[in-house]
Amino acid sequence: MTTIETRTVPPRVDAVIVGAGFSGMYLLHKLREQNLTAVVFEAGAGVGGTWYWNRYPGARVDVESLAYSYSFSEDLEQEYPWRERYPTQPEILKYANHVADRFDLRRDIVFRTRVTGAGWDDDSRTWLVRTEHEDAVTARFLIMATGCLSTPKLPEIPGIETFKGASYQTSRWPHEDVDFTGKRVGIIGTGSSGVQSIPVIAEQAADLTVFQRTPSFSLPARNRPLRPDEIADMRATYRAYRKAQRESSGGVPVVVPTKSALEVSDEERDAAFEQAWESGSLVNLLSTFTDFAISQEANDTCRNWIHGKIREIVRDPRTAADLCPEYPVGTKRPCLDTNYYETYNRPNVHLVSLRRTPLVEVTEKGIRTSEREYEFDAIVYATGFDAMTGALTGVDIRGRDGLSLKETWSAGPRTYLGIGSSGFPNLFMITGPGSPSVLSNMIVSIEQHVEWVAGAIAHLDREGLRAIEATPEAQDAWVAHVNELAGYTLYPKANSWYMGTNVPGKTRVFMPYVGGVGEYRKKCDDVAARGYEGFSLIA
Ligand code: NA7
Repeated sequence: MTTIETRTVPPRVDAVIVGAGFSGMYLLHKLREQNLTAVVFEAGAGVGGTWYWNRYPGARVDVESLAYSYSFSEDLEQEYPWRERYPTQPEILKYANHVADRFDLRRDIVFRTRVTGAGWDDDSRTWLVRTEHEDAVTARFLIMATGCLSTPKLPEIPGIETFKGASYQTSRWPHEDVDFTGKRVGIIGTGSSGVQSIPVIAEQAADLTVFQRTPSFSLPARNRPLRPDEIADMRATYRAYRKAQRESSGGVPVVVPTKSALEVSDEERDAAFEQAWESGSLVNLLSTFTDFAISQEANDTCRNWIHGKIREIVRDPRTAADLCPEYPVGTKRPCLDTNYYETYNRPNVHLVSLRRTPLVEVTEKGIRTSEREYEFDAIVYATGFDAMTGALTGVDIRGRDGLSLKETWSAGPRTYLGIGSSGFPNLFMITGPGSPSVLSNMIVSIEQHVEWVAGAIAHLDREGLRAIEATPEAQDAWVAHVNELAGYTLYPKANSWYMGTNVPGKTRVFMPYVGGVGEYRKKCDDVAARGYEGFSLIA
């Protein structure tokens, strides 16, 4: 790996890209292909975005490696040696670094530099972008490639700073190894990060206490090394597979279900669930029947079946009961795990349900609930993110007439296609709220947005136009459409980061687009084909 890094910040570029994760890296490559100049600002010291920061033990992706990879370069597809079905964080980070080197990206990335603000100047039709190091760059386009899960959230409980032991946050894990051997460890949070790290920490720690507010549905990942024949098969059929990914609902092709969970016998239903459970694939589970997302009764069949599995695996009945989620399956992000439920059978692991005994405070010695104080040598916060909007509103973005993005979105994000926002010309979001994003294989959605944005810029340049901005009417109609579709589903029934409810004070509104990546792509392509319908194109 080369380590050349630049701190040369050009005063003027065609595009400022914020973030050097999978979105920012592909954007840079794509814009260079169009002979545009770009600079990427990245807060971290390396590429990889979420895979740079989330180094907690057990971190893995929940989409298979051969599908969770770039499709824009056939050479890259053919040569990259994926080893595992579900690669670990270090393996994905290695891939990100390989891409950065292979496409010579680093010379236009400024690391360790957070963008703090950006203001639109309507006379010159440019953005002035500022960083924490007082860089000031003028750019025609500002592209937020800041990720959906990148602004971490600590739990809002008093006393965190008083704890005398070691504190860790899963999304800001140290780069050096953390050794929990012989330690008494407490962990708060049982989303994906908790579910993946708990079994690994439990193997090391003398004692592990898990503080759970809401249980997750989790499926065994059944991770394994990839076989040479399956790699060869995929490489031989990649073009067809990529097409199927793009046309699918979630960015991973599946056999589309044809039956309702309510029209089959109990035996047929249980057999389908068992098959999905054995397959180690979340999409298989969520697409066993047609109506999980829309019918509570259908969803109940799956929920009850998984409850049965949890009770079968976890020996202590009270722990098992506490681990059984009550919200509909899929309405909060389900997890893929390795030995998650089994871990609760270990004598050194204890589950504390915060529903029964709420968290009161973090103390010098540990954590106090309404019942008692627990003493720890280390506390791990696996408490998630200000998802989907946090990284966007965290930058002081000022559009036309000083309009603040943060204030404009105070009652929930307002976008057109999840790509642009009215009042903010030449601002693009990659996988922004109102697009399928987190409900899909992120790489598929990232590539689609990057290609659409690059196409829009090429269109402006061809036509001699200087700016593009979503119209208020198109945006209102899109927000209404996103909400209407979500309203047909069970998603709004759960409190989740999809709804913004994990962040106190955040407006409760469903943020991703549930229509599926295939349908969504068609809509975006139609908009472009009709001369960027719903956008004002400005000379
Ligand atoms: P998640 O899925 O948001 O999980 C965070 C967890 O932390 C979740 O169990 C929360 O409970 C819990 N939490 C958050 N705040 C508190 C407080 N104040 N008290 C107690 N418990 C709290 O984040 P992850 O990092 O695990 O996963 C994020 C995504 O990354 C994941 O879905 C994958 O897509 C990859 P809650 O559910 O809010 O009751």
